[in-house]
Amino acid sequence: MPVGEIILVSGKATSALGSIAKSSPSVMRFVKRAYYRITKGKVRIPIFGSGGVGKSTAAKIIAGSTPDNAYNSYTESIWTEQVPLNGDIPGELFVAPGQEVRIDRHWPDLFKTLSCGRAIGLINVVSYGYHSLEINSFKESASWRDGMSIDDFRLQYTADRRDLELKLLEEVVSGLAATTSHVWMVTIINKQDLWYDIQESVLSHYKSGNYAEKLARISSRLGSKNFQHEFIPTSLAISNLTTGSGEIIAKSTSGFDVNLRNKSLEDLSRKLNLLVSK
Ligand SMILES: Nc1nc2c(ncn2[C@@H]2O[C@H](COP(=O)(O)OP(=O)(O)O)[C@@H](O)[C@H]2O)c(=O)[nH]1
Ligand SMILES: [Mg+2]
Repeated sequence: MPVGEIILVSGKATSALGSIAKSSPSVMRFVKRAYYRITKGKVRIPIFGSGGVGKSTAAKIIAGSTPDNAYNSYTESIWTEQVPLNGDIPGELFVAPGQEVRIDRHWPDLFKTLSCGRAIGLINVVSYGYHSLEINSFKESASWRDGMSIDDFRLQYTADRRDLELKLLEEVVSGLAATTSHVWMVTIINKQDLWYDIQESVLSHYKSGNYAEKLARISSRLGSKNFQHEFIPTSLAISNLTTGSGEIIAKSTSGFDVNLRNKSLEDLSRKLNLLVSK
């Protein structure tokens, strides 16, 4: 199975398809998709998060691209991107644009797909504030103050961006207000390659701080049986965080390699498969 691809056939489907198990793989895949569609319908999953955290990359990898094909130099999305799933499950991922000015226009429709049961779950992507920048120099950033070194800037910028992650999670909490039935949520804590050396602080930032408190509000409203949440630390790519002119804001952790990245993608794939198969 390609790394990250959502391929899933329930036990029931597997036995029902047993008689054609000797068919060619492409026929099997077509039949599995058709079977899944008839029994469960299309899978729809919206993906939220700030600009530059890795939403578009996540969608490509979950839909079946290899990490190398999914790699891109960051450009801001203006519209909701629709990415079809290429595995055994028919469906689509909807990547919400992450810039704050686009939220009011594009996010409500995606929340509606959850409240009316068309979407089965949602993904929120965060990256401990290591959001890609679309500026030429860090001095153009709103987080920049006179006299800052690049290290001072990194600390300020990532702190500001973690605040933005919380603000956008609050949008998700409000956006789910009309959802009354079962929904699952995954938080992809992305860019592990940039924070691998401080992973304990990173995980506790999400699992026991304001982020967790906001998740608890969704859970207490829907009831823990109706709201399942998973944190999945991942590295969808391995690269330094740089500005357009090549200033290095944060370096990939030395020792973080392709094996660790693949391990995180396998974990993502396994956990998403479990959630989608419920
Ligand atoms: N270092 C690092 N870079 C990543 C990771 N995932 C994505 N990126 C890069 O971050 C930039 C923004 O990713 P993108 O998917 O376009 O973000 P989006 O704005 O949330 O859709 C791209 O240049 C990606 O290649 C990761 O795990 N680690
Ligand atoms: Mg994008």
